[in-house]
Amino acid sequence: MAGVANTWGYGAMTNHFGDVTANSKAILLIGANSAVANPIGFKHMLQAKDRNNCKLIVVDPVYTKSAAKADYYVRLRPGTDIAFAYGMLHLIFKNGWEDKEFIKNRSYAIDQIRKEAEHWTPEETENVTGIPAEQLKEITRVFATTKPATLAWALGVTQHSVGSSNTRIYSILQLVLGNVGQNGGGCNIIRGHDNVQGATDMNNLADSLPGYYGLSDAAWKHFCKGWGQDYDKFIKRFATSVKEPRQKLGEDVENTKFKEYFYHDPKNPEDRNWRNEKGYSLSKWWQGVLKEENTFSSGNLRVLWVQGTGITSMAHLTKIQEAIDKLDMLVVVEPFVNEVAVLSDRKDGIYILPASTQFESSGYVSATNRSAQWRSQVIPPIYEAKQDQEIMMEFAKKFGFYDEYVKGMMLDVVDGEIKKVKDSFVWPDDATNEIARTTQSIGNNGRTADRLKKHQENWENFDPDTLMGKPGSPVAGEYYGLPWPCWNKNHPGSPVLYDVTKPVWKGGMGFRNRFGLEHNGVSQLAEDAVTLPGSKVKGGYPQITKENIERVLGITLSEEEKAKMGSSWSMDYSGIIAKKCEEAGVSPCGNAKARAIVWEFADQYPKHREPLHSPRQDLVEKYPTFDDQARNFRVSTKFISEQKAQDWSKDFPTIMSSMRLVNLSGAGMLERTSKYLAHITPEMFAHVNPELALKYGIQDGEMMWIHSPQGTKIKVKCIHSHSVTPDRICLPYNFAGVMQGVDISKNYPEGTKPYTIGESSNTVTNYGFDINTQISEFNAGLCRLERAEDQSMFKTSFFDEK
Ligand SMILES: Nc1nc2c(c(=O)[nH]1)N[C@H]1C(S)=C(S)[C@@H](COP(=O)(O)OP(=O)(O)OC[C@H]3O[C@@H](n4cnc5c(=O)[nH]c(N)nc54)[C@H](O)[C@@H]3O)O[C@H]1N2
Ligand SMILES: Nc1nc2c(c(=O)[nH]1)N[C@H]1C(S)=C(S)[C@@H](COP(=O)(O)OP(=O)(O)OC[C@H]3O[C@@H](n4cnc5c(=O)[nH]c(N)nc54)[C@H](O)[C@@H]3O)O[C@H]1N2
Ligand SMILES: [Mo]
Repeated sequence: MAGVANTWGYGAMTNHFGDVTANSKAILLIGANSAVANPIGFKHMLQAKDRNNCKLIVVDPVYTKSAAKADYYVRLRPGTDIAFAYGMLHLIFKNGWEDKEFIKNRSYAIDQIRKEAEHWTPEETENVTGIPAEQLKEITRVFATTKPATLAWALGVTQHSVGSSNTRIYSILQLVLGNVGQNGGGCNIIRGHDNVQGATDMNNLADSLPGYYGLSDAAWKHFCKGWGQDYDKFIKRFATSVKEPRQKLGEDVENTKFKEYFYHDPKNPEDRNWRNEKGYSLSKWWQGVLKEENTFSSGNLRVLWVQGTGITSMAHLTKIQEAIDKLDMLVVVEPFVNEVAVLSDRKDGIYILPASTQFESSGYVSATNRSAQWRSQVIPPIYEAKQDQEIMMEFAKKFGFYDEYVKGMMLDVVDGEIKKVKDSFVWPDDATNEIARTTQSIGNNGRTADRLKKHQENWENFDPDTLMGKPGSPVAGEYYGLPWPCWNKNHPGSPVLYDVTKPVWKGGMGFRNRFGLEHNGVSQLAEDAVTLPGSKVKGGYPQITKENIERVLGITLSEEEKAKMGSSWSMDYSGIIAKKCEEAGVSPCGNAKARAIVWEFADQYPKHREPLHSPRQDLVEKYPTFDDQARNFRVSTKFISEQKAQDWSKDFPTIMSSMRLVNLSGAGMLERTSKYLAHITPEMFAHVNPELALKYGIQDGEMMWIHSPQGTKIKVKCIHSHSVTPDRICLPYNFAGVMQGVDISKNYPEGTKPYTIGESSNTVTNYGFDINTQISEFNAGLCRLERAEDQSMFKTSFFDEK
């Protein structure tokens, strides 16, 4: 079965929008066009300008609607954020603007950053990024000398081959300025869909169990316990080794034609402990299907199950199309006819299961600031639609593991031990409580259904600036939505992460101690100056484990407590560790230093590396990309071999990046099926500077081809625009239904074709993936424009059908 999942970089807001409104004095908005992509969030930034005279600095290759509201607009070349951030750091260190106390007490290895920053003089930064040296000096002064200052970013930062390094260097910038753990400061990652934070926390990802536990056996054991499963039996469901074939499933499976998928290949020595292996990522699942691309697996992917993602929103659509043709079966669980279902001309093996929408279901979502919000059902599912969990449960029944699947919802902790407490479950309340119980790693324990419902019923009793429940109200003392960590039912939630000015049980915490006690002989724990109010332990301390709890907290456990306690704070179903920490005013995850280097990564500290397809061949020599990656998420990924294959800029001289449109979202299916929203942008287009367009003889409103280095092309309308400079174009990614000039909309089942169709920009998205997360290089590829000889645009159905 396809082990496909989303791999968008992890992140969350350290603070929240109300805090920005009330407290921020400067905002550095990078690679985000929130005026379009998050208008409500952007309103908070505009209010900060009104209320605090906050300075808004927008850093974007394109002059966006957000840039139009900025006090300072900085135009950089796509893919050069690391150079830009070091350029700022260079000036910060040179002028002594760094927060020396914060660096000494709460961070590790900033020296390495200081050393790398020496190289990035304003002149070299200008050479690489295109930002005039004088402008760099001005905005650095404004941002570094205004406190508190917040940093916000979105997909212009993450969607690159260096995306994960980008997110690290910007976090380091905030560490150096001491802007972390402060009201009005922090790193505020403006997440995408309304429940992206929740989806990330549940790790709808190929490399981890829920709650960021990873795929180690310790993680499997933790969840088996929380789900009431026998670990030894459970893991036999995975192919483990040649000698130990997978346990046979129930009769039901034996009798289906799919039974072969459930057995590994005993003749293949490559068959490994699959439970510990990352699956295929959403960006590169197609590599698992196409034999020539799938170098590491014992077999190829044969079934794809798609639930809640558009697929045409993924890069390399021609490869995806090829892969769909080769699958045995494609299942699409959707409220609409998701466009993945029409990519292929095949006549069988595609199943569309009607899913209900959010309005027909209930449960909680997590907002970008980690606050949970309870949602009520508006109407019951209409027509044949079923709620997503019903479909999953039907699936579990068919495959013979339904009882195991739902068992976790009927368990609870009684006297420090997990017990079965009832014979049926209430959806979604018991699912919520199961999540709270199992995902201790992010401090979800206090986020129970009862508490979240109470917050929904008390919207009027929360202060929007602080999120605090009003005194005297039923939610007094709690923060709206119990933003995690929320260590237990007595905890109010943590509105601002890493805030050491508050007691832990009033929402404070230090940095987590996740990376050992020392590195290269240097302690990773916070200095004594960082003692949280009410903490029994002075200064830094390690994460709390069964082994160290008596020593660190200075307590003695009873034998009974020892017997019930889990091995560490994140694996302790008994709740005793959290309880003891509460009594001692201590954070279960420790009080440590934030590290500026990551010793497990290819780049221990972030380094500028040119995009794989760079318009600057001279800089490719100086700042080459990574070595090719042999294996990550089960597939190989090209880096240097692609970059060095040729001087791509000769044939493809123009940079291409993505933008969002306010009326369409994601793959666009939801809105292009709405006549009114579709009408606002009736056809696919690209913004091109008139100077560039006219060089190719393309008039405003004419059709043109965009050619990619992969040999693919799309035909779209050219819109002359000064938002882009003549070296680059930008285009939305919300269309589908046309492939390389060919209308494929005949494949829509009758009556399901959206009002507008068009080329997907992902047909020409360039090759390139982040080395850690595998997010695609959506934002710094190259292309070539050509005026279309045949100026006819296929007609959109909007005009055809009226
Ligand atoms: N070129 C380019 N490509 C990009 C990006 C870019 O910037 N440029 N951005 C990337 C990013 S950040 C993202 S998040 C993705 C987004 O792209 P997608 O993940 O494709 O996002 P949506 O189009 O919102 O897809 C959601 C699908 O879920 C369906 N759906 C809605 N509600 C429900 C429900 O309750 N149950 C079920 N089962 N289905 C439901 C919708 O009908 C829709 O088809 O695109 C990525 N692709
Ligand atoms: N209306 C609408 N709203 C949406 C969505 C939608 O599709 N439609 N999608 C939702 C989703 S899933 C997400 S993830 C968010 C995304 O939210 P945003 O990331 O704010 O949306 P984008 O329009 O992709 O903005 C990215 C910006 O990064 C810039 N950029 C490109 N390359 C670089 C670079 O190298 N460096 C820097 N600094 N900037 C660069 C682009 O020019 C662009 O302006 O929006 C969400 N909201
Ligand atoms: Mo997203």
